[in-house]
Amino acid sequence: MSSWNAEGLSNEELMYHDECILVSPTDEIIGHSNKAISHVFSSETPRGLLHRAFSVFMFDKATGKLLLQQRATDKITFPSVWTNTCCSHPLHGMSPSEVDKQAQVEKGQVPGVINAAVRKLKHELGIDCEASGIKNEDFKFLTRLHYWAVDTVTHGKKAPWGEHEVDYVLFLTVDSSTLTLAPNPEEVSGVKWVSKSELITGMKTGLWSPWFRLIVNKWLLPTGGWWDDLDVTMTTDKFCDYTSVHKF
Ligand code: DMA
Ligand code: MN
Repeated sequence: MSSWNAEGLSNEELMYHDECILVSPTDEIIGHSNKAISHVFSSETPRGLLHRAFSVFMFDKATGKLLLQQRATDKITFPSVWTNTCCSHPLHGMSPSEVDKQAQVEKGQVPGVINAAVRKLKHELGIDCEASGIKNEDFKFLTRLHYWAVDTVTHGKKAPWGEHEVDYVLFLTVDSSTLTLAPNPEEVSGVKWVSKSELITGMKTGLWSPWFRLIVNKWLLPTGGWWDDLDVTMTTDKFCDYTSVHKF
């Protein structure tokens, strides 16, 4: 099967290729390990290995709509569920670097995570940030959350893996009328722009990723939250919390 990532690797191969950044519960870097080892929930590592991740939420500037993606059925972890625009892991050993030091993060500087977001927007959705006029400084880092979740959503029973992450939340606003989406079928089986009320209705049924549910229920959907006035969220520090790692 063809693959759209730079090195032409399948989803199985990526599980052994991608080196996740392992962290302590306070998000201090303690090492690195591949995606397979990091995500297996075994008797030795019942919650896998805590690692860094990121979640991009891309909104259309004119309408305020959020771009959702449905994960491909080929994804090994959490296939078929609907989730935010793009989720993945900043990786060890990449160029440009995807590793941010804690001291930088606490000042709101996450250039490494943003490099990873740029890489994965291209890989998953075919969005070439440079060609689309999206600059690294357009990404708004809001906060971090620490959560874990077994992959039961689609398997209907306990899968041998799950997520255990410190997830960096990034917002981005774009002009969707000039943006070309070319979803990679190995990664994404559907995309949809939704308003806040459409999302609330949509989430009453169907399969949704656990991290998306946590983020939207705590921060996006509440009245006066991150989605109600995107201008304030994007241009002020009102909702930025760089020093906490919110524990779920
Ligand atoms: C992992 O996403 C990140 C989160 C926030 C769950 P993923 O499994 O889609 O990563 P990848 O695209 O690298 O497989
Ligand atoms: Mn993960």
